[in-house]
Amino acid sequence: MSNLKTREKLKKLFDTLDADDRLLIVIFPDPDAIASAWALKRLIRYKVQSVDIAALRETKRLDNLAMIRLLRIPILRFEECQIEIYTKLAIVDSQPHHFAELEGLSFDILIDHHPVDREFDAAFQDINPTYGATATILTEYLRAAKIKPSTYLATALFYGIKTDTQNFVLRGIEKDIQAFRYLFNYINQTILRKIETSELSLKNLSYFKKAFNNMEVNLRRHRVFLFLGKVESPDICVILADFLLRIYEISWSIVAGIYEETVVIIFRSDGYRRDAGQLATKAFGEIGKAGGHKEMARAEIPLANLSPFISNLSRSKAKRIKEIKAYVKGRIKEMGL
Ligand SMILES: [Mn+2]
Repeated sequence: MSNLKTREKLKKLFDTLDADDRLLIVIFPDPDAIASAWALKRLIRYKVQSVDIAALRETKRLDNLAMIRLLRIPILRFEECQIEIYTKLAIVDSQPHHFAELEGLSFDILIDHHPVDREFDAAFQDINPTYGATATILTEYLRAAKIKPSTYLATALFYGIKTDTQNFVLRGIEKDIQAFRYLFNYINQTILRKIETSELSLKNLSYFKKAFNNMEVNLRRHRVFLFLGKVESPDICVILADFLLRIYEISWSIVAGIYEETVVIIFRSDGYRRDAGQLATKAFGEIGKAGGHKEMARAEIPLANLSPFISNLSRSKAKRIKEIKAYVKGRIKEMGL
């Protein structure tokens, strides 16, 4: 329920704005930020002349792209905005000093749930790290303003809270749960499901073909190993490792690929017997970054660190890739997998 404090904050927020203001809301476009910016826009759109939302980075994650497209959220690219035309600046779900391109700009509105280690001079500030999501703060504002969110806005906020709290596994407090429960009445479940399951694009499918042709199954150990060679993005290793673990006979999936100058190895396990994080650290921690927890782990090894183990590091590419694969597989076997 909207308490007095939220209504006071809301009044202060509105007092910050003038009727002829043109406001730009700046975000780093993850679901929580996108939803929060859109809710802020809804909250103040009749109080000012115009409100635009600008993203500091290109949105690449497919679920985020699906969110923007299916919910029709209007977002500009920050680099393409003419800052001079705006009379006020806002930032949500982040803080200005996180981004070099915001240096020298002064912000009027700052709403966030990340911890702060400095003072800001924004006229309106609401920074509260006890919240699991900024979308929760904005949901409270909407309720205090007696604005019923549209289906699309509710779905966006719902998804923002869901991802930032990782379904309340990672973090989440009573307030997030309350907002979540409230929004649930207004969301579109079908669109939400499409957003959540949008993790593949057509260009990923060629890697699936490669996976089916190249995966090495060890049925006795319930393990599948797949080496993809060069990959355009390490995300495909994650997608395939998750996918292969869905197979009934499989308890361990290990998918490796070479991304730029790094070998990326993704581990997924049913978490039943051995700890994937410990295994990754033991196998690759000395020559790269490795870690994780029982069910998921990741190792990243700079190619340069592999030179002591690989004779062909400077010779033909194909041979080099073969040797990298043999090394990775060898280490995994040494771990008893
Ligand atoms: Mn957030």
